[in-house]
Amino acid sequence: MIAIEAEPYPFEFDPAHTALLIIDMQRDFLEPGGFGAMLGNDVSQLRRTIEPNQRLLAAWRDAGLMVMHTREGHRPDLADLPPAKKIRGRSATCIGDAGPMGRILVRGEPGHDIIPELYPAPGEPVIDKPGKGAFFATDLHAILQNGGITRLVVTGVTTEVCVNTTVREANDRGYDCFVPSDCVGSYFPEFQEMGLKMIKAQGGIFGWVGRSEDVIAALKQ
Ligand code: TIU
Repeated sequence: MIAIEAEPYPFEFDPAHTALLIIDMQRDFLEPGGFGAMLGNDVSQLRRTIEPNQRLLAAWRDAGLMVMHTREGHRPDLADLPPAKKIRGRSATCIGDAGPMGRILVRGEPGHDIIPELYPAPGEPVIDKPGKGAFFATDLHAILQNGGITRLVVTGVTTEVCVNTTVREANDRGYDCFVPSDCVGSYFPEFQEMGLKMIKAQGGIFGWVGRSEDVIAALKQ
């Protein structure tokens, strides 16, 4: 077991039973000219997470540990898109419509794919999820269980939406989750702060919050 500095208290993990789970680092959320930017969001708030994630991913791969990636999106026929999700927001452009990088949040479209800086390596499972949480309607739990994984390092975007939902789902399924604050991002600074506080409050009600450099240093020891 390795222990690293974290809030509310040190996070202990056995690397062989810990997976790095990178949430939704997709072009439509992160790239200027993507769906997120089209909605008026400040993508620089998310893009600051790219370099820390690259460093953590490299260290994780070098150590030969399990890496998984997720993408939020839907079937091209939209049969898995709940009508409520499609019309929410009353936006003129919604999921499935033509966007700046193909059909918005549709599998197989350029905007739906993961940014090149963090592209999955061959053999790293990619979980296509129709919801905000990575466990809903996916085989993530089965893959983690079959791999003997009991702890997760969860990174990606956005802190208060897909990262928080996934950490909560993981917590209810018995996983211990560590969230490196520099590797998760929100379009809204106040949600970044509160999204992390919600995880670590009340004695770590959903998990631990720390820094990626401490994980990397621990792996190199
Ligand atoms: N991945 C993820 O967080 N999906 C979102 O829709 N996030 C928003 O913050 N909207």
